Amino acid sequence: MPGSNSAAAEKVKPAASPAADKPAEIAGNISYHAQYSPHFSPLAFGPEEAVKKFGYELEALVGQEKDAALGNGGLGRLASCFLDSMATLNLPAWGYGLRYRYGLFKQVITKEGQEEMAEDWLDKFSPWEIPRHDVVFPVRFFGHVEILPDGSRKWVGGEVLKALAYDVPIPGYKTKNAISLRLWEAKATAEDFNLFQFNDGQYESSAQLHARAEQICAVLYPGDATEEGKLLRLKQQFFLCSASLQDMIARFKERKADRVSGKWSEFPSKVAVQLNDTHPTLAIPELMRLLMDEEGLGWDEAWDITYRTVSYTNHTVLPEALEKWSQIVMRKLLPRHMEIIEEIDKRFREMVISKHKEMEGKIDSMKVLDGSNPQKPVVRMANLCVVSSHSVNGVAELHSNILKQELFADYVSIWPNKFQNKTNGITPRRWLKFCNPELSEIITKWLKTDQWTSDLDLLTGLRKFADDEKLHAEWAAAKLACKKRLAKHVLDATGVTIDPNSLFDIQIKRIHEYKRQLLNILGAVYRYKKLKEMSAEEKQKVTPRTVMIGGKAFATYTNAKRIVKLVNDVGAVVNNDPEVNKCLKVVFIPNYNVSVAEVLIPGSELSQHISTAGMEASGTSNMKFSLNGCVIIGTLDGANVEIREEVGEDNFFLFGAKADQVAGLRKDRENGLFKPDPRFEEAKQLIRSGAFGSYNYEPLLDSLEGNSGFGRGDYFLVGYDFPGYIDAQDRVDAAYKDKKKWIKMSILNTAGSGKFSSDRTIAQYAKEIWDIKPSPVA
Ligand code: NBG
Repeated sequence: MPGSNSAAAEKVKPAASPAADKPAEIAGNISYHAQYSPHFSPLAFGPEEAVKKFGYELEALVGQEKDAALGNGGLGRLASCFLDSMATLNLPAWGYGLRYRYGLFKQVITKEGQEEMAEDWLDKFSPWEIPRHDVVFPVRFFGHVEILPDGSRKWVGGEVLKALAYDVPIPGYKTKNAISLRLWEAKATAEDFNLFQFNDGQYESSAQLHARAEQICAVLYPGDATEEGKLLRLKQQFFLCSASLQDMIARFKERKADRVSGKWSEFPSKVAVQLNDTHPTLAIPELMRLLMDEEGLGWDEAWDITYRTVSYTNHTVLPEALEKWSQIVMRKLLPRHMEIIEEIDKRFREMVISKHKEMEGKIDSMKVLDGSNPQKPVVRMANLCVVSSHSVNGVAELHSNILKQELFADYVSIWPNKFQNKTNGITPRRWLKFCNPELSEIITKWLKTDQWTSDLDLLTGLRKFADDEKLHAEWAAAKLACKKRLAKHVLDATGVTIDPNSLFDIQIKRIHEYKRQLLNILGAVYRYKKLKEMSAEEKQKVTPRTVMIGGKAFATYTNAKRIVKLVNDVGAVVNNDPEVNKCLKVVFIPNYNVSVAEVLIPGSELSQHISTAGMEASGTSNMKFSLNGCVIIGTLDGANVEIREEVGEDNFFLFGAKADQVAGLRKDRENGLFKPDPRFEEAKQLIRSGAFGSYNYEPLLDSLEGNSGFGRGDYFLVGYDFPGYIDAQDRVDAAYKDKKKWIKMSILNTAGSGKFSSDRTIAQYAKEIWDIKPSPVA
């Protein structure tokens, strides 16, 4: 799903979507075609039988479908769960994104580590998208601002591309409602094609704008190390915002007839725009521009409308992820928007001085424009969002509190009611019913209803059977079936055979130092070392374990790529070492994506969510694992905190520093007060000894040391948390030996997952931010 997207909820009845009456499940589409076959009546066959008549297996056909390569990690996956819930809750809503031709990348693992290949997900075509040649908007770049005789301003010149809509229908579950994910593709027109130049043999210059249009939607997150890369990302962001807002305004105008008056002041009561992180921040100045320059409204009216329409979700507190754009680049690409941003900033500063004198000293850090480095003045996108939105929310309780108490604390004294929490959620349809049919069947049987698929709190009904031996037997059999499916995937994808009777321990997420895959692999290295030291008899008593790690490292993130290499190197040694490989295997799962997650999560027994406390905004795979009866080992971070509350502390393996200790621990470290645990030293030493190959891991290991040449001083506190982590893993091993206890923990994880349905999250957004109500299709 889109890495940079926004959702717009419309407070009106949705237009009859062309797909509104399509069946809800993937297979439904196939039976739709069957209706047109002269050979049989669609009523007589289910989809499996129907496709069999054509000589196909339904499962094989479904397996042919490629994942939409529209996202990167949790941000996009959350957006896709939200679309499913919005459709299911009959909300009149749209998702907006870009139709990336090659997505992020396909991850291939070679001897060198990770390599990136173009992900050709549109190779054949996507059967789910509907090109809308009737939905096209112009989007301008560069140019200049003209002042018209009446004093109004107009952005002219530059280059103008077309945004063409592709609609992906999102059918709700057990409802006739379907909503759209509208993806934009950039196009140049025939007028931009220079036929004269072309006939003169100047093929490249004849179609320059066409080539630039193609660049916009080529990939998600193009490298931004160069100036060209930065400009391209900014173009992508503006392209998405401009096309989407023009679309919303066009619909608002079209529907005037249904409305009381169609006055602009009613816009915020008809349209709500939720910015999914800062990537679509340009929606703010663009809405202002459209209202003022295209629709003739004055600043105050346009500002009032924009403020009441837009709300912002923050998804990270990592400083490097809080976007800042060069004012120089912004002024060149979007001269009118830069003017508007300057005016927003000026008015904000004036407001603080006139109404909140006590905050005057804080203005420098709160203002939108930062010119403290005159060579590199920047626009702070998160500040622009906070200043211009009527609501700002974090994505888990802990994260929202950090926003209020730290990142946005100064704004809270100005707008005490602007800040909210909306704990993330996941759709139970995809992340239990569809991906884990074995467990779903058991749940439905024991709850005597399948209503849990749309009312996930019903899962608490499993608690009373948590000790029931019959349920235990069924639960264990379902898990084993999922583990076997997982083992087959691992064999197919990596050639490594894993034992379904070992403890399946999984960490799958983007590779990042704060997520601490390094802690995990160091733990595995330590485990390997201990196994090597054990007698054959001692090894008999060990809980056999398969450690699986998967995830993509951003192409230019060197340390993340070193981590991928290390996991692969450790696996190559451990898995081929006959002295230990009955007790331990380490596998790197290549090209982690949604389809892989659908196989891995149901088969997992332990999953690792071990970020440095305070750094993971929420996490959503933690919810998916827990829902599928997997026990978490984790820190008190993001949504882990709430998951632990819901499933019970006995059913969660907790370790590590708390968020409010982290700053102090880093200080201690700087002051030389940190004493590493010998086990941590042993693990690092084994890697340094070359036991896992001759690759130079020094820069990676050095990042864990004190004031090293790399100056990192173990910022992510791997060393501090290592002993607690190893102890927690020992508790896991002991608990797993007691099968009854483990299965009870597993059941109680599923039973406690009701809160994490994205239906709950979306119902809260609808009521507490968007002020919209369900409007079911009759
Ligand atoms: C991510 C966070 C996750 C969170 C998802 C969805 C970004 C910028 N943020 O912790 O890292 O679960 O957003 O909210 O991708």
